[in-house]
Amino acid sequence: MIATLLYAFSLAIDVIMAEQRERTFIMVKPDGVQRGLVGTIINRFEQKGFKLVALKFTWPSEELLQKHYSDLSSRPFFPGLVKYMSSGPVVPMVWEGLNAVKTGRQMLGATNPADSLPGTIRGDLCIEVGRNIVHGSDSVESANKEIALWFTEKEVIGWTPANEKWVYE
Ligand code: DAT
Ligand code: MG
Repeated sequence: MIATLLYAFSLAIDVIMAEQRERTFIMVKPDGVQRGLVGTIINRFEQKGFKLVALKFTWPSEELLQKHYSDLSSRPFFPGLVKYMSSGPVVPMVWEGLNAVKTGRQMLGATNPADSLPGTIRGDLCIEVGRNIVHGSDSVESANKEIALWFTEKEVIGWTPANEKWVYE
């Protein structure tokens, strides 16, 4: 009886831990880097309580961006999007935490900064859809795809922040 209860309890803990390990792919775009907003954007995610598990500074190729935005390849703005995104260095990152994908999107705001609420990153820091400073995955599935595209497995680091028990109850 006690063993069964302990087992059920450990399963429940596993589920909670798995939820806390959801990962999203966030990237400061070239305009965010050029405008000196890398620290500000990282700060938003740090202050929220999400855990940084991967980060790099890289100048991406058009080929990589065509893969990253492959879902949008038939859209009229696609060539301009790839050109802008490959025009300078970017800061791809992986952030981990409970509901990281959905909450990350909410923190970014709407795709078009004109529709982004004040308090969101895009709502506070940019104006036009073609210069919206930051990317965030739109689902867990695309997050996994994007993380695998931009990072090797070794570059994503599992670690336990000292404040973890003060972020989650
Ligand atoms: P999001 O970046 O919010 O996920 P998305 O995936 O629909 O939005 O589009 C990717 C990027 O393409 C977006 O951040 C900016 C650009 N974009 C989207 N719609 C656009 C449009 N109508 N005109 C110009 N650029 C656009
Ligand atoms: Mg998108």
